[in-house]
Amino acid sequence: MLEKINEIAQLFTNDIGNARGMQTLEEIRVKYLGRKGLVAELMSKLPSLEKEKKPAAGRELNTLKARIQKELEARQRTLLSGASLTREEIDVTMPGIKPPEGRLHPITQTLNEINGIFVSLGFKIAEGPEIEKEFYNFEALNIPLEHPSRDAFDTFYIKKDTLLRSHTSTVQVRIMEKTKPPIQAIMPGRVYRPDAVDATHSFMFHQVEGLMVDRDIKFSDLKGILNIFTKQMFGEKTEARFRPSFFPFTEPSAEVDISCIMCRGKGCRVCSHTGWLEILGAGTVNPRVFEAVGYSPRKYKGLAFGMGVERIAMLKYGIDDIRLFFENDIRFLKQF
Ligand code: 2NL
Repeated sequence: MLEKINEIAQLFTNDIGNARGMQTLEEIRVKYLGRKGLVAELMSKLPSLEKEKKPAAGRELNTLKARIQKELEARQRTLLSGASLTREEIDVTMPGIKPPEGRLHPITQTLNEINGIFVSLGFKIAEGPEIEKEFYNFEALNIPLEHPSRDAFDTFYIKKDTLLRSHTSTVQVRIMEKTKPPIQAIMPGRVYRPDAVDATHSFMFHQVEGLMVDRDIKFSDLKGILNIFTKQMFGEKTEARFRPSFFPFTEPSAEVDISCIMCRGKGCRVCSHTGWLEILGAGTVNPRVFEAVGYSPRKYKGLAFGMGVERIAMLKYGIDDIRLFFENDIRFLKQF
């Protein structure tokens, strides 16, 4: 019996030493002093002890009970006096909570990938303002005053002669204005157009335009560069084709298609059964653009191209609605 009492005394010393809150303290009280507690259990065994052992055991048990009561009260007082401290206590030995891992937005990832391919081909990256003057967005690019894109409904005007750029060609004009050829640069960035938002249109999207200017370059250099780009971006098996087109700032102009990455050119719903997907526009810089920036059109030749980053990302990842990129739905974003 005396051994048992010692054991319980030892157990209690441990428990009270570890008690950090009022709730634990109450649990300890019930464990030792409760109606079915450890002390009561021993008390109930007293009558069955040999007669001469009863007094000593009874005394020891009462001493233990009193000690437990006293120490519980003392501990309660210290806990209450330092209550707020106790609640804010941090157990540095607890395993940490891992925060969710962040990642780059799929458009940023696509943009980085596009930039990386062109940088590996020797292009520099250039950036410029999103708020622009009409000269850089239109005039210098041979887009005349009567052109529909200059209408107030097709461009975000901030005030007369101040607007949100509708393409990043503005940066190319700025570079040509202040540097002499040769130039080999790409211009990634945001552009703005007041289109009604639907599955394929957004009032803000991202563009990468490219420009090469030198004395002795030709259309086949452009084809070579864009062939490498399309293969690196969409896979070695991807074919590119150039179709005649028109842009005011290039002459001649072309639109570039890639063989459909879904059906490999056989024809499917994604490519409207043509086998081809349009991914960018390109051409030889119109001599009028060179005149606007003070380059001699007789001395220099320019090659330029432009693509929409959202469109590239949609094709690459098989996304059918551009709005998904801008809704910030974590269930969509965490898939990339
Ligand atoms: C498209 C077509 C294009 C250009 C952009 C350009 C810039 C200067 C001079 C000549 Cl400064 N051209 N850029 C040329 C052809 C096409 O973009 O569909 N973009 C999404």
